Amino acid sequence: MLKSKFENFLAFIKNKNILITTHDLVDIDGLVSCFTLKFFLNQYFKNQETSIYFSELSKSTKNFIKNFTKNFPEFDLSYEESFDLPNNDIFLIVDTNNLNQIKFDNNFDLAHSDIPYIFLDHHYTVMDSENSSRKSLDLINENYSSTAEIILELFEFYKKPLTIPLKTLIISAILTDSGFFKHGNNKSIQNVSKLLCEEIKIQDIFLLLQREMDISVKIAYIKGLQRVELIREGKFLIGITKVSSFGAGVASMLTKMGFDIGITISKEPNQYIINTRAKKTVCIKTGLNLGKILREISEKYEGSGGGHDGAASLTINIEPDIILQEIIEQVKQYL
Ligand SMILES: [Mn+2]
Repeated sequence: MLKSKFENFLAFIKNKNILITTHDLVDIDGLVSCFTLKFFLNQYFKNQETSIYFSELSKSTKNFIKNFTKNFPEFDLSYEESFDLPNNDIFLIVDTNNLNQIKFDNNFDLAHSDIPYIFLDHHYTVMDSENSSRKSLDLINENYSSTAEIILELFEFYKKPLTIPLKTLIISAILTDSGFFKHGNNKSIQNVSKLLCEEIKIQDIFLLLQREMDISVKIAYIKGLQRVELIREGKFLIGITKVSSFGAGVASMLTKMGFDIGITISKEPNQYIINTRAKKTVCIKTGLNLGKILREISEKYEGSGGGHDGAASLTINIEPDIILQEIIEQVKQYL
């Protein structure tokens, strides 16, 4: 990230009451990015009000907090579950660049409010001219395997020290978001290597992140496999299945079972969620970018979607059949 981007960002938020938040069902990268950013800002601006708001944490995040707190009982992981609007001058949104992925308190509509917001994120985003002055402050770069690494860079640029618990948090975020380096790059490995030290053993971090699979997840995976439909396109195999929950995990499981691309459809009370996963080798070989495909389709059908080249999702409130066909057609064009 360019240093001038950091400077503009910090100049803009100076002397403001800051609320930091992230997407709903907060994952480990979202959690870590919020707390490390808060810690950085408290060091950088003394005496400036910063709070964190979360809607709901994912199960694996709750499990991580439980394990982390055992090791670091002194570390303050408290956050707000509601917010008091007049007290907030600016929202800093980490680990997403889509307002639809945030569940605000009391149905608050940030997009149509006067409160400015800035994204710090590593997901694919469409570059358009709309609101370009607001977007110029965003710190978004899809070449990072986690948002936590963007925050790490802030600490490095401004030479702010990282404590052992903060380093532990950042390593955990990099490991989970890069799928233990499977979707990572040289930089993510270098960052972890830099953060490890005498007091932090990599095996201890693996233990922090360990979690027994819930029986409901196991059932979803098995049902997903039982219902899978196979489409062959040349030497590529696409698997499509329906599950009521854990669609992202099931799609990813399909790619481990032998499919090059896994697609799941999940029906929710008022909407459908389509989750897609592709093998990294397929994305590299063919140029396939699921995030781009789903983002474009979501715009056409007024849904919300996006993600990375090998992992993306789409939420819509119309029957998903036509949309599914469109996704398959677009995917096939790369194969
Ligand atoms: Mn992330």
